[in-house]
Amino acid sequence: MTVRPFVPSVMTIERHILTEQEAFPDASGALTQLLYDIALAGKLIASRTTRAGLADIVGAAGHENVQGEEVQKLDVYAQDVIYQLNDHTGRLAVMASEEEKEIIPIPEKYPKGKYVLLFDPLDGSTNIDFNVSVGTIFAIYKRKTPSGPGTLEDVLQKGRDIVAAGYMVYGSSTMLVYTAGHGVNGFTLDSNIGEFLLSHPSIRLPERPKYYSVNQGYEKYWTEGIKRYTQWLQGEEGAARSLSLRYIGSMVADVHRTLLGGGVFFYPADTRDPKKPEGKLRLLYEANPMAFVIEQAGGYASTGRGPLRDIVPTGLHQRTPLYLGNRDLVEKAEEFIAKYDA
Ligand code: AFP
Repeated sequence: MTVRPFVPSVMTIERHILTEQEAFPDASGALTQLLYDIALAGKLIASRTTRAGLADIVGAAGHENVQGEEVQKLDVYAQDVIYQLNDHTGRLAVMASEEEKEIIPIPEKYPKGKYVLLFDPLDGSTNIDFNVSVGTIFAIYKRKTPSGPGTLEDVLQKGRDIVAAGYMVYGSSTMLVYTAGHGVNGFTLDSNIGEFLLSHPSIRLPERPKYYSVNQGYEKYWTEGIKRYTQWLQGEEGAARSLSLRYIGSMVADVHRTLLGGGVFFYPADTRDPKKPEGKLRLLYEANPMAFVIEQAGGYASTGRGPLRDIVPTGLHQRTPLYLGNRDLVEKAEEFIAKYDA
């Protein structure tokens, strides 16, 4: 009898992660399982983000839904889902989230593992009310302390030491994009079967970039170097051509477009808020994981003064200026900043 494959060319995320693991015969499978759990979290969060707005209607009386459960804010829901899927598995030593002030310990009753999970559960959440894409960002590191409960030392690691990172973008479809250090792959959620399927294998930034992406509304708070760099992107300051401007205000969506369409996304240091002289983006939960993805796709990420992933973090919620995308565009930012903002 001839056995025909019933789904000839479908690569699920599970199969893909497992195939990657096969290259490492000594791997325990913990990282593979951890990535599965993150994908599952993405499916659960996606199912809620697509119902954003409906929850309010269903839960209008006393903020309860039909089951009588309290309606949670989406970012709180996303935080809880990721935490609850990962607190008991024995794969993690500790977690940290953009939503939590301190590190998130693994409860005493559960075993501790060798990995550390950092995440931004719902990035761009101020966009939810406007039906604009939001996302989840994650980074996985190996713990530094030998055993026992993970500590701050395990969390404050350089972007250079990330083992795997990626994001889920909840947009016109839900996608999961990740890298474990061997290129970047993108999966689209087929909601009919509830599976992430490989839709964007081995993503590389296009050589001819299309877009620049920045909140130009803050231009008056920028330094001379950043202003001139932006003019260069617009085809002035001796540039050979101009790029189109796109800015969503959800980092995941802006970086996703940069990854697929080519270009540069930046959130520079500015003088708008004296409490945030380094800009708005968080090094650990936003900048480092996205930098790893972009660099694995052939791009480059910088603080404007050097490689972003070399920063040694000093605080859990530290912010950083960020420029990422096609290498030549990011290096040009460094050039302008070095020349005008010495
Ligand atoms: P929210 O999660 O508060 O919406 O912030 C999103 C974000 O951290 C990042 O996703 C965007 O790139 C950036 O802020 C947008 O900030 P501006 O509104 O200052 O441009």
